[in-house]
Amino acid sequence: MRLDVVTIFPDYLRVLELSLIGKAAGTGLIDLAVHDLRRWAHDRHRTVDDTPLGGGAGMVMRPDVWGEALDTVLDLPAERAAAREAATGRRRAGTRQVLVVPTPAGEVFTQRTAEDLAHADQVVFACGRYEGIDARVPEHYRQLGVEVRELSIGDYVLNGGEVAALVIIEAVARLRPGVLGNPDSVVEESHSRAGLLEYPVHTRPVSWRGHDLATSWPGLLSGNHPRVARERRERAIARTADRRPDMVARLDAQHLDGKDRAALAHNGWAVPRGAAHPVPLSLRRALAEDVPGLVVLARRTFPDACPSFLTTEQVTEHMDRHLTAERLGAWQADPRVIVTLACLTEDTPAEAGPVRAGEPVGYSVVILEAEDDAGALPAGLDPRPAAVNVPHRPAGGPGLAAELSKVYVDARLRGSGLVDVLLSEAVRGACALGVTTLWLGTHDGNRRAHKAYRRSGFVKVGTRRYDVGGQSCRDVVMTLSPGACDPQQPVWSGR
Ligand code: 6GU
Repeated sequence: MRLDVVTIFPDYLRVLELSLIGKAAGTGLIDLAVHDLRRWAHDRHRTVDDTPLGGGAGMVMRPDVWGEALDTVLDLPAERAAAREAATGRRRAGTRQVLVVPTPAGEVFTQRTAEDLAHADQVVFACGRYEGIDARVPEHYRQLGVEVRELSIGDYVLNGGEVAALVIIEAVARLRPGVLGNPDSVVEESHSRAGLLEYPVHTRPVSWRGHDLATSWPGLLSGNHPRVARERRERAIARTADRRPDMVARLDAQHLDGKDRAALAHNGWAVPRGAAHPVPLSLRRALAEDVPGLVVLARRTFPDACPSFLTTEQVTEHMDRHLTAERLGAWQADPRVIVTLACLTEDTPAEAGPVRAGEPVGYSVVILEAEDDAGALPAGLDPRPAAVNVPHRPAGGPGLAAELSKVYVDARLRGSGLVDVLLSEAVRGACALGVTTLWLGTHDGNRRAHKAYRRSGFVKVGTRRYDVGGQSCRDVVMTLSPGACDPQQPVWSGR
């Protein structure tokens, strides 16, 4: 690969001699030449710039000087001959020449651009200073059939193109075979095609200044390679969600498995079935104005969780009694009840119809077993099954039980990990209110629900009978002691 840099500060490029790139130049992997633009100036002062036509601040680099320089470096025949050649399509076959003009007004240089430029045979950098190069220069070479790329290295302004050229050269050269010692280094890094930032890396000592990886990331030291790979990917997802939401929004849903989706959900992104990309997710306490939407969601999701032996009439009778605006409104208004709702923050096309921004797509209800001033328990709290123990508070004193009464997710969001996030949030909320045991009853045959509860740390402690529209059903009873949770540490923070 041949690299040419044309600049009025050739010394600026000397740093290339020090790096890996310099070594590559030394061994002939890369053929690098730096040219002083003033060589092509004509006057005694070797002038390369003039004042801007139309007025304004600063100086503009002259097209005539640049033209002669670039004709030479691109090895183009005299201007007219070149124009004729371009018109007849007779350009040197088999070699790809690219003219790169670094400018803050260019398209943004990315890893994709670097990968593309790494396939060129020759890249010529035209480094401007001052207010830039006369705009006819890139235009002219484009007309001659030269591939011209005006590239910016980011949204900030530098004094000239030299540093940008250094950046681009380093990014491109390291992709050429033989330049890097270990070719694997280019595979896993940030901005590779996976679309995620690289996971955080660590080395010995395992414990350093109180930062102990054995506690903060035990899986990393497990020696279990599939586990390490999985956890690294989860950390890459968490880091990308935190730092580069724009990259998360561009992830291709088809390349995200169930665990990726769960990790995304825990970091504030949902992937509805059939959606092309993740969408920002919002999780919050329900407000009074959310109640009508919650009733709709509650009545749509309840039948999905019912055993098939129940009739439509029995299910409807149950919903008419328990899933009403009065009941949900009373829960929303009761400080002993935590009603959490999840919604997407953007309109999203999905397999089973679009999800509207702000429409509730999941909810949970936790009811504390606490009496009000009149000695009454909250509405809709089921009798606590005998199998549920209420441990004392860790600091001593009586414990507090709460029923995890509801956790439901819209069918369009199944498989997105939203259930797990709602569960974590319910546990965290219960914990923050001093709950020492969280219990739930769920139909005996609902395997999907049992699995989700087990994933979140619930264990089966017994069974209960539960009436749905006059039909007695057998429920599994499960409990979780939120003792280990840290109420200061949000499981998930909404955006
Ligand atoms: Cl390529 N040149 C200059 N002068 N400033 C920049 C830039 C390039 N990219 C970002 N800022």
